[in-house]
Amino acid sequence: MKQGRYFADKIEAKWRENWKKQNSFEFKDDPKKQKYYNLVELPYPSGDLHLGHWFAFVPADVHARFKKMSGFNVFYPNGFDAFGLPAENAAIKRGIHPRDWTMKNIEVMRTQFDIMGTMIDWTHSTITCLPDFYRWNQWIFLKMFEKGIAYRGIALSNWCPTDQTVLANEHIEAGKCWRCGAEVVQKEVEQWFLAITKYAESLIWKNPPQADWPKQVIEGQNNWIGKSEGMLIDFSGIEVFTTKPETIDGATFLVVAPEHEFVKNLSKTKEVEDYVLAASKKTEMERKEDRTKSGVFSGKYVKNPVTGKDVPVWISDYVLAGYGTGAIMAVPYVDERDREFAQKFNLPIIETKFNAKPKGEKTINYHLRDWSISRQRYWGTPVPIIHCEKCGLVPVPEKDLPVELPYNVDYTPKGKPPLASDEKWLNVKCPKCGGEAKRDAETLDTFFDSAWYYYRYVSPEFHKGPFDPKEVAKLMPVDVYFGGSEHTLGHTLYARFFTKFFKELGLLEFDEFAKKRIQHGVILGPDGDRMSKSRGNVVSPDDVVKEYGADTVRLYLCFMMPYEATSPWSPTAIGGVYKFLKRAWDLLEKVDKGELSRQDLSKMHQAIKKVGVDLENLAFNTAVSSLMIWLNHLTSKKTVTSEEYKTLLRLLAPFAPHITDELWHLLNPNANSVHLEDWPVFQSKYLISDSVNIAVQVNGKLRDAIVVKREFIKSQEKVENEAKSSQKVAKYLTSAIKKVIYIEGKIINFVV
Ligand code: ANZ
Ligand code: ZN
Repeated sequence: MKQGRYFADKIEAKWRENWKKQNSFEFKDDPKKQKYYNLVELPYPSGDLHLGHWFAFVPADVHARFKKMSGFNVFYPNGFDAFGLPAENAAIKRGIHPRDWTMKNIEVMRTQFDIMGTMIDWTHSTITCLPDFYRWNQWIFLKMFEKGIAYRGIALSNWCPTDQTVLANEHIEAGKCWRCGAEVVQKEVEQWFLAITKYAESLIWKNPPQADWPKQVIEGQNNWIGKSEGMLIDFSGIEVFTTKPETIDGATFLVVAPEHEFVKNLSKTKEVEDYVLAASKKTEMERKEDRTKSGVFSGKYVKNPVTGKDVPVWISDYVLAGYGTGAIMAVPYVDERDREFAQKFNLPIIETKFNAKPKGEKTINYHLRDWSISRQRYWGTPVPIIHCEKCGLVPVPEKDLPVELPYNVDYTPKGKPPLASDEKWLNVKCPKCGGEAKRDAETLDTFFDSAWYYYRYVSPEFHKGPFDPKEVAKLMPVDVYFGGSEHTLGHTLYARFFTKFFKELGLLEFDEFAKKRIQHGVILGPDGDRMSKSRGNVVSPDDVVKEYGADTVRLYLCFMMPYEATSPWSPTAIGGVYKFLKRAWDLLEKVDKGELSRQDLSKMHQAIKKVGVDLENLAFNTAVSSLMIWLNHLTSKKTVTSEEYKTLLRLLAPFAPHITDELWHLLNPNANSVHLEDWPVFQSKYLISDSVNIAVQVNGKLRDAIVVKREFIKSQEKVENEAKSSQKVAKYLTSAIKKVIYIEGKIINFVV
């Protein structure tokens, strides 16, 4: 057969057009098939699809294609996480409206996604910045408000005194505001929270875990939730939380956080005032990590309820306001932090007998905090609440949703939420009393969007709720969720929390949204450093696609390292992968009629088995290497049969969808797409190797083991001759052989 030379650019666009025409990827209900929800974290529309995106999406696509060929009804949607700060900042910098900037980027990225040659179903998509999506954010928020899960609270936050705004941790550079350079302080700010802590217990992973998630995620989340069982003990009105009540006889002083009520009610000396102010400038992280211990004496004493002794109350920022009761009994004899403190301030350290049994209330604490979700920025979902002086916080009636984000707003930062400066939008009538009222001008954290977007994919046009419970019952939970390890403690935990909330609303019946989770590593620049524009080591997928074609890039991304690993991009290794595809292409010429030897069959079935098992287990790199091993065998032969070649194309199809469809049609112009083919099934009988070990005995004693070709084991004569020719055996066959007992393929015993 003649196929000319392999030019990826000549065939790839053509096949993508074909697939599109045939509407190949649109998910349709099929009661005969088992569903398979293949999910990848939705990308942020930065406007440029980089290798990281390819590395997240290509192996996921390979897996999806494999499951499809294996008979599953695969659902592989994608969308855009379109709200958030970068859009706003880029827009401020370039003078383009965040919405225009975002939508333009989405368009660019859609074309870039096309080039990847995935089977993503774009008909089940969602763009989170469109009212169509965010009205359901508002709906969910209001349900949470109704149930007391969304609430207005006060928390210590990073505060820029010049800009009058809360700053995210990422927006503080060396303790200063990234925008104006003012010193950032910690300030108690009123804001919206979601009471994720109410779900702390149900978010703890069980042992064994209820879903197939990576161990480091399960451990990470459980540590983050930080369940701690202890006791509340009263020291003359100050309640402390301790996990070691039996050490109370060694409690020689109390320490309260600088923000504690006790401190607020204290008539403060200058020293105390200064200390409280200094502590307010430190972030929680700094406070936890500071080993130098600072503090002041409050001037007050309380009674140790077990020893009856008066103990001094100190104020120190190593005790955090937001955990436990914000006050501790210090046991310097046992606790290291307390000992450091006692040594620094000359406080008594006395031995504890560990048998003190104080009175107190048993209690469970969680380190998890409620989730602060309001942002004083423009580009997000407006909080659907109206502030009325008479009625307080009034939810926007459901019929008035969505509260649309107004387009013409001055979103440059001015110290108050940009929406607050749009008077026309801001001033409304109170839905309860009809009086003058104001809309809430804050917007929701974008992690609110990503906590549930994958539910929206299932029924993106549904208009009676965030999703159609019937469709969700059919398609959810997600069967496998591909994403990044940076989402271990944020996004995936929030998504589990929302799922539990939806279950309480009666919208679904499962507890976990994803049965399996896998987290990808990072592709470093060819120099082994993190890819970055400033280092000049960024590899652009568009460039490599131009050079080698998308199939090569796909195959190389699967091959270069395990999905979970981190390693550098190699310009030479990708060349090797290109050659592999070229050899697969050239092999078409050798397709001919012929018989398959036992060895040929064995190699083929070994490849079928290995690639299938590896793709099931998301071990993409070893799947590719077994294909390479098999191709080596095929190219070493004079001819290959069409059975072999077709099997090769089917095994290669998920990795390299364009070239395989081209070759499939060169082989048979009237064929359907290779992607509609079934996944090859291996036959165990061919997996057995083509030689057999047979034990040789003389008078029942093992003397040797011989290797016999499988095709000869039926013949006792051949096995006997082979056994006799062994020197180890011949030694014992000096007298006449009386009898030979042969158990086929296992043992031959000479009786002499
Ligand atoms: C006496 C004691 C003796 C303690 C001892 C520990 C060891 P986890 O496991 O994290 O819950 N603690 C309580 N509230 C605190 C706060 N707001 N900031 C800093 N530390 C706080 O830790 C609970 C223990 O951490 C508590 O038990 C308390 O010190 C301290 F040998 O009480 B312990
Ligand atoms: Zn009112």
